[in-house]
Amino acid sequence: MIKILIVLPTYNEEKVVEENTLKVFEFCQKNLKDFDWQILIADNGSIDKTFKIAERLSKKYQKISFFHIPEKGRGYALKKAWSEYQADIYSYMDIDLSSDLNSFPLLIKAITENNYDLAIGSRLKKGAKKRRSFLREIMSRVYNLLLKILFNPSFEDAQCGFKAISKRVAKEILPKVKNNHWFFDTELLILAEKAGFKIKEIPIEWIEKRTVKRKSTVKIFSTIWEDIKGIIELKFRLKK
Ligand SMILES: Nc1nc2c(ncn2[C@@H]2O[C@H](COP(=O)(O)OP(=O)(O)O)[C@@H](O)[C@H]2O)c(=O)[nH]1
Ligand SMILES: [Mg+2]
Repeated sequence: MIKILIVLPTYNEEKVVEENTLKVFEFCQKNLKDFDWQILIADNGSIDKTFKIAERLSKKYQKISFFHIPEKGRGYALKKAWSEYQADIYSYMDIDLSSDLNSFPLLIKAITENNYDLAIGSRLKKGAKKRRSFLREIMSRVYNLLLKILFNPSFEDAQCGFKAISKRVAKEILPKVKNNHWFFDTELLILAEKAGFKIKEIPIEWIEKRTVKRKSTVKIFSTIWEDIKGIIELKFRLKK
């Protein structure tokens, strides 16, 4: 049976971690019957109760695991999860469940049946539906346009928090990815594509989940700065 690791990266998500992890759990029980799946809450940097809740869930459900480490960064959490746990397909989704869960089996199918090595959710490809703030939409479009000009990738949305990769990509490309934060996704995709791996981009439904209860964890200006540095560094690396 094909084993899928579903990583839920978290950073101070005590308000949603339980409810949303259980939503993913129930979804997998219903829709991933043909697979051996495991949910992993990958928590780093949190200073709230997120990992206590995750620990409790992991004790209650055999199919839910968790880790907690102090260093921050979603990329860091994904690297650790995708390199230290055994699986045939590695995936992740943002814990706010902005991406419609119903698209998850499509990511898996792209890899298991259609010979893709990476499958990514997309808010910019034709067919996507989304509810997003104007600022984030503009930022995302400018960012992906810049990538198009500099790297000419096949995909339109590098940064959607909804992705799956094959074991081969995890073994061959993951060790080469340097960024441990938000630029991690872009770096992974561009390095994988340059190495000849095929990427399936799937338009999804995305609803930005920002409520009084839960705010975005993204710090806009430091993230833009990190992205610019990441892009320049990657461009030089690929030239060599
Ligand atoms: N493991 C881990 N996850 C993080 C970190 N920072 C953010 N996240 C997670 O990354 C996902 C996306 O964050 P979110 O605030 O929804 O970003 P936005 O939708 O782009 O505003 C969520 O699941 C966050 O909990 C971090 O330092 N470590
Ligand atoms: Mg979000």
